[in-house]
Amino acid sequence: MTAQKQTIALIGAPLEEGSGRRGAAMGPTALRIAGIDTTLAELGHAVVDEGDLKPLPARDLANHPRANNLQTVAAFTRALDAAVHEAARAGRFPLILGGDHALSMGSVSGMARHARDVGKPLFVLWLDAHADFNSPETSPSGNMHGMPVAFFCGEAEFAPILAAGRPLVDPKNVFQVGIRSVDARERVEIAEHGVNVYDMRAVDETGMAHIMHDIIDSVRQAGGLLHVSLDVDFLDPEIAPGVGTTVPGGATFREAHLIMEMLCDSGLVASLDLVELNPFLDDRGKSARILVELTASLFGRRVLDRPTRSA
Ligand code: EXY
Ligand code: MN
Ligand code: MN
Ligand code: MN
Repeated sequence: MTAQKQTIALIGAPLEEGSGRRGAAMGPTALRIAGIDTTLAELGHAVVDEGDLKPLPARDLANHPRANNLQTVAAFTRALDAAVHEAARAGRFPLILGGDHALSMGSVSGMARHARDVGKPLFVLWLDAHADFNSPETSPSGNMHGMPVAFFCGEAEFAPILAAGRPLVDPKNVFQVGIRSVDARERVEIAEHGVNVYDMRAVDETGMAHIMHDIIDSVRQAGGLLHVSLDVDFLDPEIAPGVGTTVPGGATFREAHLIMEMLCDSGLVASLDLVELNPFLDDRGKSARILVELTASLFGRRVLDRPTRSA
């Protein structure tokens, strides 16, 4: 991705109903104010801001006692599935400005359809403190931002949200990094489904570079497309406080940038979610700015040119 200039589609998804609190709907605006468009343009990419999605609630679905705000989350899922699929089909890089993490039900679905169209397997890199593998059945909160991985890994209860033929991701193609808060039932589910989990202990023991080499090798060997989903709470709260679900002991500034730099060198990333930014909880735009800086690293910003590919 370093040399290759792209056309990047910014797709705003001001969803906050998947989380337990207000504020994430301001995420797309904060990312724009922090300069996501000009930063990417300065790196030589073409940027097309598609504005914010504003879908009406999906009234064909019944409210669900254990899936809060299901109609709104489903509406965003459907709208993002369509917008992301269309952007990718047209050769643009879908960059989703969230919005809470429930939106990844839609972005991953759109990319799974695109991957199927082009005959490649889709891989997902999930950068998060949480496994997000609850379902309405298992969730302790009913908040759907804790459910997207279970959705796209095929848990059957979600089937009515997207029409027949819901595109799914093979759980063995899902890599989670930075995990440090997992519910009891999630622990069982991620193991049963065979999700690849590098928790914070693995990061501490193995080092981020080694982990990323392994992930990038897996995607490359399979000839896959990689979707990256970056939850603000992946980062340590000291550097990114603007999120409603902070967990101590997160990724450092350099660990996060190293991931993005190695992904950039790999040339394998096809789409990106920036999620869970809650500007109402942020410290003078600090978290919005770090997301923009990390995105810049993914799209080619680097300290020095490197003579060889490092990934
Ligand atoms: N596991 C908890 C739940 O399901 O309620 C917390 C989920 C937080 C999800 C954040 C977005 O990553
Ligand atoms: Mn998450
Ligand atoms: Mn999280
Ligand atoms: Mn299951």
